Amino acid sequence: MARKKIALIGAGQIGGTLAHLAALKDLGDVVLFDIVDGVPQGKALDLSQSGPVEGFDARVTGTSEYKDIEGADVVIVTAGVPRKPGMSRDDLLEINLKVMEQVGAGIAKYAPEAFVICITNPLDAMVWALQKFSGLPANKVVGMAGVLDSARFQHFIADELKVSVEDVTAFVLGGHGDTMVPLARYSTVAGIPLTDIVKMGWMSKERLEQIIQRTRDGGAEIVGLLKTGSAFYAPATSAIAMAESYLKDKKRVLPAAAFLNGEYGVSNTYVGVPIVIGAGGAEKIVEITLNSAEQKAFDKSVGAVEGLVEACKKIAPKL
Ligand code: TXD
Repeated sequence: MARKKIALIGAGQIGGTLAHLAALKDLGDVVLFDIVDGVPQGKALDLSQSGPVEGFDARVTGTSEYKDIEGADVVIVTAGVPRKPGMSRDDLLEINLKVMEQVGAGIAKYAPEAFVICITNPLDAMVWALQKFSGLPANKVVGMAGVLDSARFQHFIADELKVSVEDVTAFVLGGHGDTMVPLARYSTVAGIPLTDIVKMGWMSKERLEQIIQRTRDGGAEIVGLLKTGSAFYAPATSAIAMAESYLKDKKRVLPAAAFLNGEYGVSNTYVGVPIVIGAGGAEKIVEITLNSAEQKAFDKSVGAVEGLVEACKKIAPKL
């Protein structure tokens, strides 16, 4: 059986880490694409030279031509610009929207059968635009944020309670931004909901709320420390988990930005919800019941995403 092909659009911090992880996990051959000539080729050569040490045979190549992504099984998109001092969120939206238009055209032409995972920010609006620009079916285009946000929540809980991360599950809904909704009721330690952990006196309600806030601010905390650029190890590993579930038809239930068409009372919008990822792409949207406080927080988050989508439509009327 021929090896799978994984195309990475954007060979920056996350793109390079994605390539490394995909090769280490033997997911398939990797094509790194970037508009900056030399960077994808240089990273690909460096990674290829790690192959003999690690014992992977995956071919890692770098390119600036879309034709090289032809026939990719998975495409992961990190292309775009991060925010620089003095730039507004709208500036970022406008620039990255143009990038999504180019990337969408490249995918439509050369990898229309691929499962596409978008990572570029502002995530929920960019994955929405990428699906529209590429014209791929909505179940084959998803956004990565929920796995990362949940992993941050899991890490903080495990660290606080001094238990293994393996026994902590976490659940984060909504858009990838300040309005994301970490759900304590559906997050557990060995199956015990965090709300019960508080009742048992293992953690105070105040401490749990601090951890929830730290999860919401998880990206900003790292940007503040790094000063140049944003998180890349955990974002990359999160997207790889999604790609692996698709390639191996694992049918994992993972939170991801998915196209909602009536689910959760939301239409024509991408927002973070639990989905089943298997060989059919986003095979199922899992609709959980929310209590009134959770529903209110979710609605607020959807409202923030819809605001960004409206801004996209103003900039690119054909959307
Ligand atoms: O949870 C999440 N979704 C995120 C999202 C978590 C962390 C970071 N998140 C966002 O991912 C971040 O705000 C950025 O929008 C992306 C990529 O982050 P990364 O840290 O990898 O950014 P880099 O290092 O700046 O890499 C972006 C690359 C860079 O090499 C550019 O030359 C390239 O994108 N680029 C392009 N490639 C192809 N085509 C076009 N048009 C293009 N424009 C820039």
